Order: sequence, then structure tokens, then C-alpha cells
Amino acid sequence: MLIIGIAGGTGSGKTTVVKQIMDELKNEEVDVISQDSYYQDTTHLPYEERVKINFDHPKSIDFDLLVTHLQELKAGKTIEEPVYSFIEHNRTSETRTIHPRKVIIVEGILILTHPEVRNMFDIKIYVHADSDERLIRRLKRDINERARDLDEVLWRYQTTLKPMHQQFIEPTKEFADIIIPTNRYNTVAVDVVQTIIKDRLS
Ligand code: UZR
Ligand code: MG
Repeated sequence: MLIIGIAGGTGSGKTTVVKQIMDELKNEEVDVISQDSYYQDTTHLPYEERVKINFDHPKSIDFDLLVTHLQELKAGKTIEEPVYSFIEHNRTSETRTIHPRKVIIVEGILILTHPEVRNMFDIKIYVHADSDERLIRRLKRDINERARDLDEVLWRYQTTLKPMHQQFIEPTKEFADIIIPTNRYNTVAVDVVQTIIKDRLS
């Protein structure tokens, strides 16, 4: 099994890169695990406390569970990935069954911050876009898809997203095997990754 880690700041284009990599693989060959599914279980906290959580800090992630699940997949076992609700800011009671695959992609802003997780990746990718590009994308997504307003998104960006990005996310670029630039549309880097995957699988 090939485990590929895809990191990069919010709005960097991780989701797009994941889709492009998957395009060349058959459905039954690949699955994606999102870091978002592994936010800590906060059922014990009231909603007013949950919204205050710093979701861009490594401690907000249940990395122990992620490590366990990756080990189980590697051992050929099936896992139950938690399903997260961005509305409730909490894990739901549902899970999604993930079967072992030839390729497992793990994507998320903080996945390269954790040494044990990092060591489980066969290929480490960092998706790079300039911070103004990322802010524009984040604004559009949070307003259109997550019902936030302009002031709220900008406030969160300045007080949390930007400092956390600089402190925890950007420094993990040095662990990457490949850095994919996404300021503009580009297919060469993904072609390279697809070639590496095919080579490793054959
Ligand atoms: P990507 N996030 C939420 O907005 N709500 C939550 O309940 C949990 C996480 C955000 C999180 C982070 N920060 O910036 C982003 N906040 O999801 C990471 N606030 O997702 O890589 O797709 O941008
Ligand atoms: Mg995303």
C-alpha cells in the first residue's frame, strides 16, 4: 500500500490536487482520508465552547486515532473513519468504512506536523499558493458554502489562520518530497506525481 500525504495551507488547492491525482486511478484502487475527520471528539463541550476551539492548531487533531487507523489499513484491516460536522464543530455519530487500497491519500493542513504520521507517508506533498490567493479562496468558500460573513472570515484569518499557518503549517514545507505550486493552473507537477505512483505500483 502506498500512503500519500498532501499538506498545505487553507485554500492552497489540496482538494483540487487530490482530485487530479485520483483521476488517473481506478475507484477501487484509491481512497482519501481527510484530516478534518480527525478533529478531537468535543462532545463533552457545549456548542459555545466548541466554536472557540482553535481548529488550526495541531492539538485540535486526534493524531493518535489517525496513526492507529493508518497502521490498521497497512495491516490489511478495514477502518471506520469518523464523520465530522462543520456545523456542529464536532464528530457525528456516523462513520465511513474505509477498506485497504493500493493508494491511500491523507490530506489536511496539519498532517506533516506530526512526526509519526509523517513517517507513515511514502510520498509527502506540500501544495503551495500565495497567502493572498489562499485568502481569496477561503473567503469565497466560507461565504458560499459555510454560511459565514465577510467580517467573520477576515477576523478569523487575521487572528488565527495566519499566525497558525506561519507557526505550524508553512514550516512543514521542508519535509515535503514535492512542492506543487497552484497560484495558476498547472498540470506538470501532478503528472510527475502520477508517474511516481504508477512506477511504485507496478
Ligand atoms: P481546508 N474548520 C472550520 O471552519 N470549522 C470546523 O469546525 C473545523 C475546521 C476549518 C479550520 C481550518 N479552521 O482552517 C480549515 N477554522 O477548516 C481546514 N476556523 O480545511 O484545508 O480545507 O481549508
Ligand atoms: Mg479542503
